[in-house]
Amino acid sequence: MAKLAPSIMCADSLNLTNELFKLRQAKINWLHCDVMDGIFVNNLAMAPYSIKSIIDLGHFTTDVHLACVEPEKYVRLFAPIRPNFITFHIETSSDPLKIINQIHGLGIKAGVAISPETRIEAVYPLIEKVDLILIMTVNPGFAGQIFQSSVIKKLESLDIKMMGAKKRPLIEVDGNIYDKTIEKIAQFKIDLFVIGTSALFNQQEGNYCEKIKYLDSVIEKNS
Ligand code: S6P
Ligand code: MG
Repeated sequence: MAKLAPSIMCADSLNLTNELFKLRQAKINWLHCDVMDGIFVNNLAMAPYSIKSIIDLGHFTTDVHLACVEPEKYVRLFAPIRPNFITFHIETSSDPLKIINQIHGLGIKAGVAISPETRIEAVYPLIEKVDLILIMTVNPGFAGQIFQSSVIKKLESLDIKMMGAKKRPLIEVDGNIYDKTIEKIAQFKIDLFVIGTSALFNQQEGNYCEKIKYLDSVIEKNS
């Protein structure tokens, strides 16, 4: 069964302890941690200190999503806090295999992210090399954007391509994921749905347990 991975950048940072408690109560055990450098994207997000406090709790599998140029530098910066996965953008490196080897060499699982405008074929040579492929369904940089429907075709192509793969990575989708967008893509093999302001961290009715249970049922019904 696919998992929901809350994007912790979108949680109430003034109430983070309570937010994490409520997520655990809702049986969440995976968190997505966005890191932004102000260069690859026009925004800044999460430093190692804040992500470390979450990792040190020991309750969650963590994937760090680097929306940063010079990924090798950020891999060095984030590896010491021991996230389970570090994911970099394929658009930021001319030698993605080198970055994957760097992450693996540090004993961490490696992921590669792909922005909506990048052709899905770019990740094909990496399918058997990485542990996770992060398909962005919005442009990286900001929460609260609109799902880009062009990504549906990419998910379909990737699904077909992976059928013959000897080793398959986890597939994660990120950006404007909520019931209506899950319905469009849950038919594909997706292991992780990142949820942020659209589905969870908002003022809409329902507590986290109720919202998570509902999203799980939407995934189950459509997959
Ligand atoms: C975007 C980032 C995402 C967002 C997430 C927010 O740059 O990579 O992880 O935090 O998409 O969720 P939503 O529902 O507001 O798009
Ligand atoms: Mg992200």
